[in-house]
Amino acid sequence: MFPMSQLRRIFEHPSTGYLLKFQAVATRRSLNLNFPFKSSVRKMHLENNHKSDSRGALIVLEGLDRCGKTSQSSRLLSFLERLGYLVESWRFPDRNTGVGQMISSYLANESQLDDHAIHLLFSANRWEKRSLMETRLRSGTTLIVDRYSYSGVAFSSAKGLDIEWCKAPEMGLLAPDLVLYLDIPPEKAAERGGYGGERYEQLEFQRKVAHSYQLLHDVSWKTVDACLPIEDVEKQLGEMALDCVTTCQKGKALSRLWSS
Ligand code: NYM
Ligand code: MG
Repeated sequence: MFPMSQLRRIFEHPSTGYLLKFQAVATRRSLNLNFPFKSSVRKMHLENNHKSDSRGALIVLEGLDRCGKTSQSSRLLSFLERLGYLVESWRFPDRNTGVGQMISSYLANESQLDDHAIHLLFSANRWEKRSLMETRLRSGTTLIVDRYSYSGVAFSSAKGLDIEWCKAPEMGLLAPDLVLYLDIPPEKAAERGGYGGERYEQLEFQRKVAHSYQLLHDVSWKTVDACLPIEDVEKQLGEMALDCVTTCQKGKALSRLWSS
């Protein structure tokens, strides 16, 4: 077989022009390095890259209270599961953690907290789940998340807190691949079987939240008319989500929220 040191000398020699090409072909033949082999190596490399970026999608549903997020989340979960995807349903606040229980008692008006403090708790509740979310996504599971950082910013800034201040603790969390905003006039939402009696569930406040949400739209947002019949909303969300899941499956890097 052709010694590697001699091979390298030939390839690196400055006078190697036509000779180099000749030698390259001859060497490839003697080493049995023909083109199909070379191209299959390249293909394998691409496929490996491709595989490492392949992941589940982070899909967030947002909207006012009573916009239908929770029922649409479960319909979306079933739709993607029926197509054979790995999917999990998540929600924020996650009331099962210690932080989540403090949030839950605040929402139930059982405890009082400074507006800034509760904002940070909502954010901490997402941070305590961040690494698990990433693990799930990288393992190929799509997450359908009922509320995320946009709720955090929309609800707190509706109270009068500075919007940039509200965004700051969310910076660096995983950025959703798709935000499905279920758009409903606050008056229509209020008509829907009444609010549950938690803090924030008042028409006047929800109007302010709706306004705050409008300031948060970015390229990942898709707005759906939540006043349409439930099946129509379901169909639209399904199509949008499927498109996103397919893109992430093909390979898409994870990115961070609101990082410049
Ligand atoms: N909420 C939710 C916030 O104020 N900040 C947040 O970060 C999140 C995730 O909690 N009215 C508010 C919005 C809702 C309330 O959520 C409880 P849900 O989805 O109604 O259980
Ligand atoms: Mg609610």
